Amino acid sequence: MHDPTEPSTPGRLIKAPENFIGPEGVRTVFREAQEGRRDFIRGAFAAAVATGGSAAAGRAAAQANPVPAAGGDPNILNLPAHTTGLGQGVVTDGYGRPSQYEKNVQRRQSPGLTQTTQASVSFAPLQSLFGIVTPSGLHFERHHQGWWDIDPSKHRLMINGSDERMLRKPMVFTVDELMRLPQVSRFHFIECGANSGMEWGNVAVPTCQYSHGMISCSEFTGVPLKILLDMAGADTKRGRYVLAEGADGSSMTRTIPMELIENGEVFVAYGQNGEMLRPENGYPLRLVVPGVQGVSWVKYLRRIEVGDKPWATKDEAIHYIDLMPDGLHRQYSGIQECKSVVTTPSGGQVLLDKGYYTITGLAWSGRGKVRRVDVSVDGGRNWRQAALQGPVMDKCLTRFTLPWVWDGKPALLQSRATDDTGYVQPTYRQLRAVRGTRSIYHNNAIQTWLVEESGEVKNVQLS
Ligand SMILES: Nc1nc2c(c(=O)[nH]1)N[C@H]1C(S)=C(S)[C@@H](COP(=O)(O)O)O[C@H]1N2
Ligand SMILES: [Mo]
Repeated sequence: MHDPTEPSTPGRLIKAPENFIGPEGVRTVFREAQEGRRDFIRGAFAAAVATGGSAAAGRAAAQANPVPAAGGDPNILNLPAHTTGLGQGVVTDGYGRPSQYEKNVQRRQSPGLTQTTQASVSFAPLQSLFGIVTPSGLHFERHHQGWWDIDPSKHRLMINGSDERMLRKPMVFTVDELMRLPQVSRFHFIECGANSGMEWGNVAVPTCQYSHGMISCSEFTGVPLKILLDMAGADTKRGRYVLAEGADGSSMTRTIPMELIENGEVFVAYGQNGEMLRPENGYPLRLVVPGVQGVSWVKYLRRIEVGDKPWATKDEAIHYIDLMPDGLHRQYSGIQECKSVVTTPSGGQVLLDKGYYTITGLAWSGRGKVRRVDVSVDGGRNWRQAALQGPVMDKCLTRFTLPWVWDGKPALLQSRATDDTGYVQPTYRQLRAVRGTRSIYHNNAIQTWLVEESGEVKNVQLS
């Protein structure tokens, strides 16, 4: 079967459907302001400046956009019903949801992917998010055989060995039993190896939701796998690998090297952002493998086997491998290298007017922490160092910001991340020199957004 993670037309330029960008690709503030209230952003940043932010940024903003006098706006002069009347009682269905005005902030399916009878990838709306945490209801999804809402009282996790030398005492855990064991909570990103895959072929999907939205970041909670292996008497000197297997029909199985597990980093999660995992993200159990591509984060986790060599399963021998220019495939390239993307302004958004903006985006590295992010507004000729919002955590999204005064001329926005190993995110030219042009997975090249004189922002690649 065709893998829907693959672009439908690698190497060919496709055009998004005419009505595709629509208001949903555009952040609310930009859209509102576009519809006649051109001073909306000014008002918004004036408030931001008043409540703090860096002094330099505030000064730049004030110079670029003098605060308009507060005359004549009925929205400040007239008292609305919500100020004079009685509001609603508590939310009665017990579980809250976002404002009705935010209903365009949704997961979406990419126009660049093959449409199959059953959708199997949805992308997170990175352009609409703040900070580093992805709300669980907006976490991207990738299902190889559909998702299930599994009854946790019937779900089991088995720990066994390839033979009795690898592990002394095979065990079967219930979810309740796992939740009694020592627990950790950690923030990590999960990125599908195919994220930005279409850009290899210069498909240039219109928004950062589609170019980079197969990444999300959550606080996950669970029990370190090392604890379970010790309880089952695994011989981690002999057994240098584990196989993780999911309980859905895709037979999702991945080899994980023991060195990632021994240091306590890999854990069996049941929690996500303070509550149980969502069904589409693997409820009731999923493996968290920090820094490693999404496919190894096996959902509906039901079995861990300890062995002494990689299993070469279908999802590591023929999928998630990298076609190199010499025609050979590179396997087991699971760690997500350092990468970043500007999320505002980004493709599909429209800048209202010349003046002050906060350029912001996300950076991450599967090898550790983000050390710095540089931003260019002229296609990489000149760079300025962005500020990193804390906390900066290991194998976690890091938010960066940079103040920018747009002069109304075309601009080419880029971000370039460096991680704490010293690795610098490559340009497309540098990446293609090593990886060729026919790959699908593991594209961590620098993304470019073209801001046109009209204020419209487009996805482009510089050669
Ligand atoms: N059991 C199972 N685990 C799975 C998958 C799957 O289809 N079945 N998809 C994998 C892939 S390719 C990715 S990118 C991530 C996606 O996780 P998410 O749907 O929570 O975003 O889960 C991985 N784990
Ligand atoms: Mo994936």
